[in-house]
Amino acid sequence: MIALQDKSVLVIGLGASGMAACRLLLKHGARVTAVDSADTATVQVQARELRTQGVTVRIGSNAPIAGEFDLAVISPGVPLDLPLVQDLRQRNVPLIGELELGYQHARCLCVGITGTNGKTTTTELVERLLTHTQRKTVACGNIGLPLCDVVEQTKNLDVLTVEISSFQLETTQFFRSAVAVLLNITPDHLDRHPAMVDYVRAKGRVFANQQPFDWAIVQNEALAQLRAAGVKIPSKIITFSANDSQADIYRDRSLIISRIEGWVGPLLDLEQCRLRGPHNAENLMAALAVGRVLRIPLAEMVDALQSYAPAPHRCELVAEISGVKFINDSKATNVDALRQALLSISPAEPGKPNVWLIAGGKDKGLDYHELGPLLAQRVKGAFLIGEMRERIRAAWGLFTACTTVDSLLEATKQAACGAASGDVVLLSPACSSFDMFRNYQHRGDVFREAVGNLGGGETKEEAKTILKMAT
Ligand code: UMA
Repeated sequence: MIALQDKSVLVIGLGASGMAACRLLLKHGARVTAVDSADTATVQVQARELRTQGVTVRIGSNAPIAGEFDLAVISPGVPLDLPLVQDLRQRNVPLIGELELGYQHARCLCVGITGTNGKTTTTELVERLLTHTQRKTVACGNIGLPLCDVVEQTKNLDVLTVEISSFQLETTQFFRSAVAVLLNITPDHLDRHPAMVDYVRAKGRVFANQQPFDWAIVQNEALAQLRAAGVKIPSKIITFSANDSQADIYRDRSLIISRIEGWVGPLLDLEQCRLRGPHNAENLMAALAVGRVLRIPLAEMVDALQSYAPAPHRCELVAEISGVKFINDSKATNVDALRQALLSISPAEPGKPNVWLIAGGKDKGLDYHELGPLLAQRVKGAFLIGEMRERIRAAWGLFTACTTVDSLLEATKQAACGAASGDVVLLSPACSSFDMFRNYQHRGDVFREAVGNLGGGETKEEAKTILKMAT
């Protein structure tokens, strides 16, 4: 751990993580300099607040910065190949992420949860398991609450439940999860990681620093990917899978079953849970395994998991208008998340597509072609928005009717116009939101509002009339 008193520390990025890092550094007596490439109204407010606390702030530039620094703390969203970062490395300034900084000052063990999809749901499931059984925890990290902001509370906690992104894992040093969960690895963030293998290795860092007595809870398929990438796991392993019955915890129709010694048999009936789909089965499996290694009785876990309702923006039913369901899955920011959403929606008639899909957004270097056959089976038409709309149309045009539109509002109106009773209008963008929205929550809220404007509760014909008047 780096002692901070009187040390000169550079903080890069002034979003939630950077601001939390500044607060922690100031509390520990560091001399703080902070930089941000943006010069927006929000960043200006953050800069003003920091300056009143004695922080030297530079905004509106990503250029290298002069000065002697003992440490640099980088926000997860700031790419590591910036000249600013390269310059610090050349000057041998130690560079860590905000998560690492928080970890070094935390006073309790961590359950670390990563994976391409399902991280937030699983983090919430684990938090729920723990609090339901009178253990003290806080869910933090990529879920939205920076670890640096909960450090003060950690001396009173049993365990921290930390959602961790690949970006955060790239800049850990001593971070250790006593229980580490890896849910799945499918292509994502390939605009930042040079190749898929780099992304796999970044995810594998969740097991770094683990000891032989720690636990790794890992999807069977992800374990194979780690092994192919040469990543070794030093701790005790429990595998799970919704599609591979060789795993320690697996699925047989609606049952989650364990073959772990001393814990053999059915654990949970998915029919009794509010979460749906094979991906959620795996999230539940991971949470059960965490509970198992933390010695929570199964009956208490079942009680907590059955009553968990999916959080907003994850296959959330927003409205049903004249038999048409409107589903907000704005959290789906990659191709696999969209695939899972499509698989979890039942066709109104066997073999017939019933989904009007709204997709598109900011480029993340992903390949959209592979989804074609599933689209042909499930999607009646796609309305494409954002920076990626033309490229997605080129990839999907052969498999479903694609229309490019200028806004989410327009996409929602057009999708609603085409929909008949039994159909589903699904926002599941398979892209990040930052080209048009503040974040995925903002995008989901705009969709909700657009659906609200359709005239919920009216008949289909009335809704169509409203739409025609609005366009
Ligand atoms: N910035 C620079 N230089 C750059 C790029 C950005 O200075 O080259 C500045 C921006 O102008 C901005 C700040 O950095 O002011 C933003 O930093 P950030 O992107 O790290 O965002 P934070 O607000 O600190 O939020 C981060 C996570 N964001 C990302 O990883 C992109 C949040 O995850 C996380 O909740 C939060 O820390 C608290 O831990 C969000 C996310 O989208 C939900 N995560 C990705 C995902 O889930 O797919 C990884």
